[in-house]
Amino acid sequence: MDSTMKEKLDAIVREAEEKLKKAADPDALNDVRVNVLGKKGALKELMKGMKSVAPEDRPKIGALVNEARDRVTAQIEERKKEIDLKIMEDRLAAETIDVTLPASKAEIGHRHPNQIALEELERIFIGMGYEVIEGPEVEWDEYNFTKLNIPPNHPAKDEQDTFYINKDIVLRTQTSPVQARRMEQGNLPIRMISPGRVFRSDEVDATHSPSFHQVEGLVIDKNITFADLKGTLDKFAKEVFGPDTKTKFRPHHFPFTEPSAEMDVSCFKCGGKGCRFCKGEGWIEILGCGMVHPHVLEMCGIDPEEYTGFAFGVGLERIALLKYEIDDMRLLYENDIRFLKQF
Ligand code: 2U9
Repeated sequence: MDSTMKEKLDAIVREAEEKLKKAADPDALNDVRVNVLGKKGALKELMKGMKSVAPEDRPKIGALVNEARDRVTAQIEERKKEIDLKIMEDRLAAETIDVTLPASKAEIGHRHPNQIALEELERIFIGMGYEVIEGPEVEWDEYNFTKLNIPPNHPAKDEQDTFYINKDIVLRTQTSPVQARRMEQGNLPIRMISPGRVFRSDEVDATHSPSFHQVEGLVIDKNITFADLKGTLDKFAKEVFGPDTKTKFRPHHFPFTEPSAEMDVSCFKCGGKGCRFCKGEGWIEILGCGMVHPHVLEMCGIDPEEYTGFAFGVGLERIALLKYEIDDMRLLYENDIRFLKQF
């Protein structure tokens, strides 16, 4: 029997066993597999030396090599099980979940300043008994203009200002058509606000956008006067801008109201003395309003001899920009979470 072959074989097995003991991961195991059992591994190399073994000893040596291969293979399998178990135990320890802890909050964004302002406006008017009614953003020309006493040649109808789908259909330029539809349903009195997106063909700048939001209000009942309008909008201003807020009504013109006015509020920064925020005026323009034009009431099926009403319209972005002292409207449309989180 060739003793050098046997010694070499023992050395290979011993070395493999040493390495397997130290192997700590699947890569190290694979190194042993390749280096000992592989095509160019130690056992294959050893077999090349068979030529120098006496022919009668060759079967024995062959058997010993096979035995060594089986042994190393079995040990690799054994060690693999140990390593896999260790990996699993480490993972379980690292990924332990304490099911008794409160769940971490899923961050899904932040309420938009427009939405915060809208919810405040809704709270105020719902508190005064108003309904909130929404309507379509794509509207008949008839409801967007004609029923609101805006004649065919009115500049607001210019293609420069209005997005036309076709000659009869527009993207609404105000939420007033929602009120016109509600008036047509009858069922008086009406106390409603109609919030929603409106469209005007404006260039984007710090104070303009082709799509913005309005909240319009409408009250129709017997004996509604300008005093009701003033009382309601004064209460609204005090709720939004603080109890010391004063209001002022300046005459204005809208086709759908008569008389019409714009309402200013005393500057909530300086209390009316004049500062940078109100550009030294002491007053800030907030909304448009007026008594619903008798012709509008008639066109929507309400008898102007029996009923009167007031209406108002406010830009939601304008309220949000003022309330949160944001100086550029474009920030409201970028939806940068770092911006939104401030409010
Ligand atoms: C009906 C009758 C009358 C709604 C009104 C205004 C005045 C107004 C502007 C505010 C800023 C539009 O967003 S804005 O540019 N709106 O000034 N809106 S009265 O009057 C109506 C509405 C519906 C049937």
